[in-house]
Amino acid sequence: MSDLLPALNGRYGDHPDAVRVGGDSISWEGLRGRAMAVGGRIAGHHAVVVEATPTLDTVIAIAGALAAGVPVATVPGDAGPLEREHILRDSGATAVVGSASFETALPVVALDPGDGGEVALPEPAPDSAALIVYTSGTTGLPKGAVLSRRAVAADLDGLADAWSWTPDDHLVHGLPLFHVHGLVLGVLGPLRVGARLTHTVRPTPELYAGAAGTMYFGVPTVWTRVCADTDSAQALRQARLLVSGSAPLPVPVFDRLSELTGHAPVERYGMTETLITVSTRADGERRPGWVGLPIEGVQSRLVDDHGDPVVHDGETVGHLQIRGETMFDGYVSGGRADDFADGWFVTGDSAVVDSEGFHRIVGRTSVDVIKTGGYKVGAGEVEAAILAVPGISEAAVVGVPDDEFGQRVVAFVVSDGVSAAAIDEHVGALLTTHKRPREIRLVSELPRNAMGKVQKSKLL
Ligand code: MCA
Ligand code: AMP
Repeated sequence: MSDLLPALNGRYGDHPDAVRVGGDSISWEGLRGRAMAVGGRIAGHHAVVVEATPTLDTVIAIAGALAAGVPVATVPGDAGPLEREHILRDSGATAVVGSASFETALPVVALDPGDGGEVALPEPAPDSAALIVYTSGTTGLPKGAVLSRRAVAADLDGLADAWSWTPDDHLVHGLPLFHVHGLVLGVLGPLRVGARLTHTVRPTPELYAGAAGTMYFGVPTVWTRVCADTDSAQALRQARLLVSGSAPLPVPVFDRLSELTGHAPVERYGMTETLITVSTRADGERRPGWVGLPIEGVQSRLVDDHGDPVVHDGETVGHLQIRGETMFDGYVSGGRADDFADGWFVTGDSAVVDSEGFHRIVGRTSVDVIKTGGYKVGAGEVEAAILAVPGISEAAVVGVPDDEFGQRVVAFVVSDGVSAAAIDEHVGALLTTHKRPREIRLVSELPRNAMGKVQKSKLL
């Protein structure tokens, strides 16, 4: 484990509360002891699942799987049954580590606060799978992206370089621990760099202000909320670096945040499959609306519909493709080839690049991928849940522009007498919270083209 997370090997000294989640904290040595002990109990499993609630136990369970070299898939604490059962099955997990709020036929390997001491485990191979992180596609259930130890290490090293991230830093955030942003950057990052971590459980402006960190991570919705709370925003003046990612940071939020905190935020872009690949730098230009340059070990290219290069003039839009050391190994269920063109990963994002190589993300190619509060939601997954409600004949789900969430999930439904409230209740019982439509609009029919295909652009 020390190759991937050197802080756990004593390389950077120690702190009594090197890792804090809410009211609980642990030293790096303590975390190492707990992780090695649980790792010893799960060694040899094919894969494990952790219910990634925002707790110190989640950090211990994931560190344990990494110590054992067993791939770990994360399930949201508020996962709907469809998503949870899918992840349990699809990941090939043979055990759950830590406590589980759900019924499962798999063995549950409990954490033990009495664990510690020295359990020796061999260092897993750098190319072995570390994490299986689920991300939504346009249709169907989420896909489990397999991320190797090598990809995680390369990404964190590239980001440490871009952000001048050092052991003197103290990272603060309150992002979910089941996605790349909160988990890979937000937990494994500090353990690789040797920086302290405070996880605030929820990413509220007050909790950020009270944590006195040097670095803060947030999705744009978090920064929008910080800007609406002047006192909390001003408390962030003592920080070194504010970082935004997972969705576009609106320029007015960038400007207001700069004004209130004295820090122009660093913006970075990435995907679950590629990890974080493009970023502005702590020691470079931070331009509102732009996400900067590829990090070390990553290359990008911009192509047109025919795969031909698009000019880097800062205006011409092309399809963004990525390659490099941070790339995932494929989806756990198989399949990867379709996502690549001549070895380049097809991101599905449209971008422009200027003559200095600075990138601006201008949108997504598919209307069926919605980004709400930084979460990716596939329209098809929500539509399937709505269509499972008896009495519903048609459903179309879209992302409607929203000042706080970037996009908000809205469902247009043709219903045979079922009320919007009844649909919401059914769907709420099936789906993970952030995938639930915030609005259900009953309509008599959906706009369709001559081929009978729903014209979602007419619903926006
Ligand atoms: C939410 N609620 C709802 C609905 N939606 N209730 C009924 N119907 C709905 N449709 C409930 C919530 O459960 C919550 O209840 C309450 O309403 C408030 O929810 P909300 O307004 O959504 O606010 P929030 O819970 O504070 O969430 C905002 C958030 C959250 C904190 C910004 O969206 C978030 O954590 N986003 C981060 C996502 C992320 O990390 N993405 C990274 C993916 P209650 O109060 O009872 O709980 S990785 C990625 O994108 C790549 C790799 C990258 O570049 O990073
Ligand atoms: P996910 O699948 O959850 O990893 O989400 C990846 C997607 O988030 C990317 O394909 C982009 O559409 C979006 N994204 C991430 N960071 C940014 C950013 N800084 N600006 C714009 N979009 C972003």
